Amino acid sequence: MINQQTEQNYQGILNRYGQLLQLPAHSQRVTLLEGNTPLIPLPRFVDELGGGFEFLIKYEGLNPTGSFKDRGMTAAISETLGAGSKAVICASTGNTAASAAAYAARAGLKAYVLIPQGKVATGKLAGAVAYGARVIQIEGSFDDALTLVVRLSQNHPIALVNSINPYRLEGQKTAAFEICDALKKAPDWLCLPVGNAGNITSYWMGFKQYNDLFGSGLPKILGVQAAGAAPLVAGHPIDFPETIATAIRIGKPARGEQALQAAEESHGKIIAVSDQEILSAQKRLAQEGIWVEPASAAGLAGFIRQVNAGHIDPKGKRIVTICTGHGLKDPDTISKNMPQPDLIPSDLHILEKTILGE
Ligand code: AN7
Repeated sequence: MINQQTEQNYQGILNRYGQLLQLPAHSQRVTLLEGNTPLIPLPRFVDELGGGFEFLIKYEGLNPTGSFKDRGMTAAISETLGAGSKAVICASTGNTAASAAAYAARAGLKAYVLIPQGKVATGKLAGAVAYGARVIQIEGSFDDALTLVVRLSQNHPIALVNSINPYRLEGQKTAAFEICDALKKAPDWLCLPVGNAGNITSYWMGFKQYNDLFGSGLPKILGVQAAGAAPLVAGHPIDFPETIATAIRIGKPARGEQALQAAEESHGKIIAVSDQEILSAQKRLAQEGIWVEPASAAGLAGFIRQVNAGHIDPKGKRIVTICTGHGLKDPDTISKNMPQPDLIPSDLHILEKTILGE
């Protein structure tokens, strides 16, 4: 297995794992030192469920643009820069847009991003704008936007960097490698949200590759969709997906077949959880100091649902749950329901009364 590098010489996922990734020789490395994210235990959560198992959050929100997308983007942008592209395009529910914008800026490429009107969280849109992308809203869903960018990239020299692009998956495999390296083997369960289904596909590819090379074992995979946007659970596309977890508000996942295959081959499952379960898992994570955007809490929500239903017995097991994006990406879900903070005069006596009571 690959040894953990020290923080001082860490140079990103392509430097650490490049020899295990199918990237063309013409690739020219573009990195923001993505990856190397922590596995954070949730000890109080484990106690609440009766103890006797290990539960770790892989906090992908700590990547340079605040989501796991940076792993795939360093690979895709490196390839397309080396191939001579001058511009890239993607459809996005927000995180791909921000990541594509950042890595394109880093590479000196123009980025175009298509987003569904009014359905992208503030932190993501602001990121895409800050990194200098040309942002276009469409009167339609993510799925409509994806159809458009696929067609456009076929007719013009603008490289597609959605996860249809195989190099995105290559980069995203590295999260599975990191987990195996940190734990010395694969966990028993891997829980994660599923939207366009690139990430679940990448994890399964990564775990299989590491197992073939190093005998690290294979996890069961629990993929979790939002109930209003759960085509892989329903067994058919959803024309008008709806969920508070806008990142995974996707009705026709591009990698849907591969996601179903990953769940089946791993003896895992793809399930759906309600928005209420997602918000409650988001709160539970925050109670242990980890603030994630709603979609990122879906993995935990799914795990809780499976344990409560008696479908997963965690005893003696090691579970890793992927938190895909940072809470700062979507401050509105919190602030909309937030009570106004108390406002008091700048006075010690009143402060004491406010905090300690009468
Ligand atoms: C936080 O940015 O599809 O199943 O356009 O932002 O690989 O799609 C985002 C997806 C999970 C689902 N968590 O991953 C986009 C986009 C977060 C996300 C997913 C996304 P995939």
